[in-house]
Amino acid sequence: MSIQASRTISEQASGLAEQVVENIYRRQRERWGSYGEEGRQKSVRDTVYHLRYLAEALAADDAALYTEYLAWVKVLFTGLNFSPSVLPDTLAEMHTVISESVPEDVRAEILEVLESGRQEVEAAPVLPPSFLDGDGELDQLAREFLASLLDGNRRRASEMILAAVQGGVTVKEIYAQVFERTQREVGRLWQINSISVAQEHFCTAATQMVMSQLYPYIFTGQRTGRRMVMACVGGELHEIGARMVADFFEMEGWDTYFVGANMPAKSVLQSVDELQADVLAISATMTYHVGQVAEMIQELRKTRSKQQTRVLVGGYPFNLAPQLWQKVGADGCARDAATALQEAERVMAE
Ligand code: B12
Repeated sequence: MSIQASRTISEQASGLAEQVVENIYRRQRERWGSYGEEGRQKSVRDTVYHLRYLAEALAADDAALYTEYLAWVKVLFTGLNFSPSVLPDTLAEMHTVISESVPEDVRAEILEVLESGRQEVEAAPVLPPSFLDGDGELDQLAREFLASLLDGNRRRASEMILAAVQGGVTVKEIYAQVFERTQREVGRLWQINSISVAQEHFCTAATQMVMSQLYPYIFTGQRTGRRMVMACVGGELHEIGARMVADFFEMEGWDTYFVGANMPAKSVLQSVDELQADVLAISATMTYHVGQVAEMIQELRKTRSKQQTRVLVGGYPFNLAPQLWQKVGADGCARDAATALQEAERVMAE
């Protein structure tokens, strides 16, 4: 049922979005007309995104994938100085258009998710809290690391991390309590329009550079003989989280084959075969890439059994919707790199 509803929304997304925006422009000509043709096209594009997330939530049978996305849009639009009524008006019009145009057998289900989205938008904050507010020792380091990067000073950023590691802070602590949090904070600052795309790219590239400096500490210790392949699905460009997970496994003696962002399924599965990998770990950050995770697992299962290769999945949408990993056919899932190791132990013992 949810799959049918999801498919209906996906297939009709561009037509529905055009209709939604046409109605809004007609009803509120004075307010919206000033944005011109460019504004109209951007509104259609944004509405297609709202519908894509709605479709993913329906397919996963978990409204959180849609409601969390809308809470995120609210913050983004506030940062861009949009009128606070833009999103609620668009959602109200989506409700009207969907009520009129989708077949009756899937309508109630779709409208229920739409309604929870509307309520979430009302309640959601316009300014999400900082990820770096804590008062632990590593919170201070995280704040200083990010301040150096936002200053454009990657030399200082690198020096403070290397000094911390030489002083006894573990690489795992640096990853989980410094890099992961500073990267989330960078995302928040971009989202509220406080830093530019260039600053976000600089912080990300510099963080990857410092991660590379830590490999003498990562490639140590006893090998276990276990092998894992870590990949992000096609189109997925967020690869730092996946790299962190792979490095945690490497530090525990696994042989890891990290192939990173935007990977064609065929090539990932070829690597799994060639390496006879015990675990295939798949990462997705953008919710609209979850379908590809399911497809990759389906393809893998045509040639390799669970006893040969276990599948772990993770990333933002899996953290939002706790049952999603089972729906895509994975054997396990974890919310971060540390728990990914425990989860691998669990699935290997099954
Ligand atoms: C850096 C970054 C980028 C870079 C990525 C470069 C790179 N080489 O990785 C670039 C510039 C490419 C990018 C692009 C985009 N991004 Co971006 N990006 C980020 C940012 C700031 C940091 C990502 C990161 O490094 N996180 C830190 C890691 C450590 O965390 P993580 O990925 O969650 O990983 C942990 C867990 O999830 C888990 N995990 C992850 N994978 C796996 C796999 C397995 C098997 C397991 C078990 C566990 C696991 O373990 C990891 C380690 O603990 C985030 C902010 C954020 N909150 O993360 C936004 C963010 C993810 N991006 C966002 C957006 C919107 C985009 C774009 C759509 C922007 C645009 N308009 O183009 C595009 C989409 C690109 C695409 N098609 O993939 C939004 C997503 C919002 C949403 N609701 O979906 C975020 C949240 C920013 C924000 N606050 O608005 N982005």
